[in-house]
Amino acid sequence: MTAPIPVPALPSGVDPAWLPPAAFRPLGSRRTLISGTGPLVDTVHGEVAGASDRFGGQVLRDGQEPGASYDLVLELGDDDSDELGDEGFALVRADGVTRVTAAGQRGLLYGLFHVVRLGEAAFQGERARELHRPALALRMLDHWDNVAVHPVMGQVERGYSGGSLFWQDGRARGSREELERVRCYGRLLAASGINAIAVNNVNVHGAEAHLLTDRIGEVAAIADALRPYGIRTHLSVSFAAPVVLGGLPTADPLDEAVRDWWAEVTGRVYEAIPDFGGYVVKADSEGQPGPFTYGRSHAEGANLLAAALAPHSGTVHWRAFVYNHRQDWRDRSTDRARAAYDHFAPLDGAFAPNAVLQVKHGPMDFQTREPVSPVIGAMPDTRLAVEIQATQEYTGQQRHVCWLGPMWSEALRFRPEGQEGPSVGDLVRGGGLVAVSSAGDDPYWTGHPLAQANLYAVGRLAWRPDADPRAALDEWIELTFAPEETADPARLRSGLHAVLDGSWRTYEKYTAPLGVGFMVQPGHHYGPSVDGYEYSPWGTYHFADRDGIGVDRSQATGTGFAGQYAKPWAEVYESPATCPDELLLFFHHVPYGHVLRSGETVIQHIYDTHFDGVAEVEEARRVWAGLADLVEPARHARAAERYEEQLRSAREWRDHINTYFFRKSGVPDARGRLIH
Ligand code: GCW
Repeated sequence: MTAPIPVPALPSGVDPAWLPPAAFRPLGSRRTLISGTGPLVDTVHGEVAGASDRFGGQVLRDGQEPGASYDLVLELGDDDSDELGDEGFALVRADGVTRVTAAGQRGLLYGLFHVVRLGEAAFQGERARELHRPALALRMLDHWDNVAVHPVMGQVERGYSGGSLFWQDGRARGSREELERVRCYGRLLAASGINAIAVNNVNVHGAEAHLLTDRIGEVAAIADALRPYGIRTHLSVSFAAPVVLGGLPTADPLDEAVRDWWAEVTGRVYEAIPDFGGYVVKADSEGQPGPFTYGRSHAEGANLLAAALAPHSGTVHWRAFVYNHRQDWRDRSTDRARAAYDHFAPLDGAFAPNAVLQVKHGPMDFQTREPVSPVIGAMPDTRLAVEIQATQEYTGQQRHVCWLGPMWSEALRFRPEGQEGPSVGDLVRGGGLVAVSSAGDDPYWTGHPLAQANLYAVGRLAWRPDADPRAALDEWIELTFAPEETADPARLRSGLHAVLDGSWRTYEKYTAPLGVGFMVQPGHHYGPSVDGYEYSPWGTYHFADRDGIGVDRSQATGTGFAGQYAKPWAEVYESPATCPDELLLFFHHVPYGHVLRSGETVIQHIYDTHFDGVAEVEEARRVWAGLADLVEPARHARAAERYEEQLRSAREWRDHINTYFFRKSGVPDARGRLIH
């Protein structure tokens, strides 16, 4: 039987984000033929039927009216399956017909959303056959959502968008409206190219551990809601589950009983969720249990779960975020940046084929500016995924505008072996791109309406890691704001670009300088506190004194971290003379008078960027205010309100940082501006 699956209804008051009804007008006012069968084809049918009902078009399913003429054909055909893969599609337009051909159902779904993105352009002129295929097979969002409200971290760890879409006060959200919203979320994500979600926090607390066993039904309900949009569900599990849930005396990965336990439990997971994606594991990290307890390696740990998942074609995502979070700040020989490489690079080649090592893009922890993690270039015989953070823990917590597309793109395009070698995007083909999600039950999904751009870009950059992030931003602007339907499309487009394009660099200017990182308030990580983590056990220091600042990570005189890179980077980062300015203090401890490659001294750079950063926020706030007549009023007001907070906070950052370094160094601002 083939029947359309109706488009989920957006609960009232919830923002349609990048899928407003109007985006479906070009498609919905045409005649469409859908050919093929399967549940996702029914989803595609539902999408076109919904659009056609609204805009007066027509949709027919194959065989209903042979010989009629169509404007759009969406077809499943297996002729080109090698070329198209499961998720790719071909697009061609000839003789007045736009044709999307896919070999797999997901491909057809992505083809449909591509037509939506193209808008009227999909139905004009001729178009030579284009092949669209994702570069990365796994494009995933990790939710750091707790089931029960955590006493410190709340419902969503590092969440700035209200509550969880999946969980509330200890239970799964299960009302019709709540599940409808989960479907809407899946739909938005599919339209951006996402195909997997991990539904719970990698810090697996007591209640959450049970999702694996007696509460798997709750996960299955989420999986059911996401499946029509081609999204597979993954679960974060505790390495200690055999002890905590199974009552075994050990979780040792080499213990037979432990292996049997995982095999059996995993079998039951697949009974509940036949297309379950697999496990995500944070082990031996920030208090989570792991194989070190039993004297086993992380490959042995990961392979335990990989073995349990293999018969079902599941994957274990094993996180490389392993470091000593109880280090002594007095001990200058320990360098947190080294930790992932030191732990994992020696294990290259030891992981099972269905184990993916998930590596944060930088060696520290999602700071505003970090070099690319050296792990990514050092494990050619391991399936790697790169992890980025859409939730803006260290980039303004969705109270500040910080468009992260350029930052992620720089990381994905970085070439660990130099210009001749593969990019990060190439190196993670086996594992994919994973982003910590920024979405919650907030009416705008992401708290700040402009933070939706980041969520959208995750899927688009995972689809094509070498894409220009500006193209993703343009798509998001066109879909979300429909400039053509406003009184002044050009002013709206240029205004949005003005406030978003450079916002990451603006944020960088008024926060921690030159790649040194942190300087945030401990715990919640919002707002400045220069020494907040300086004498803490977390390994995140800047070492500022009266003479200079920065972390010496050179091989010659420092922690040796620079030597974890291959050439040319090991050499580039080794010397302050060749190290890029923006990373200088990540790699070197220099005097305040050190002259940057820009020609400015470090101390003057700190003053200048902090004054400039605030001026740029003032300007962005002014530009945004000037768009009031072109943006939906509630959305405009929400962002306008957040600009007030961003400006207050940027000024606070400026004054903390400038005053701190003036007091430390005694060097006055060459331009005589007010430093308190
Ligand atoms: O950045 C740190 C966060 C933690 C997080 C951890 C991780 C989920 O502050 O909240 O824990 O990273 O990535 O595991």
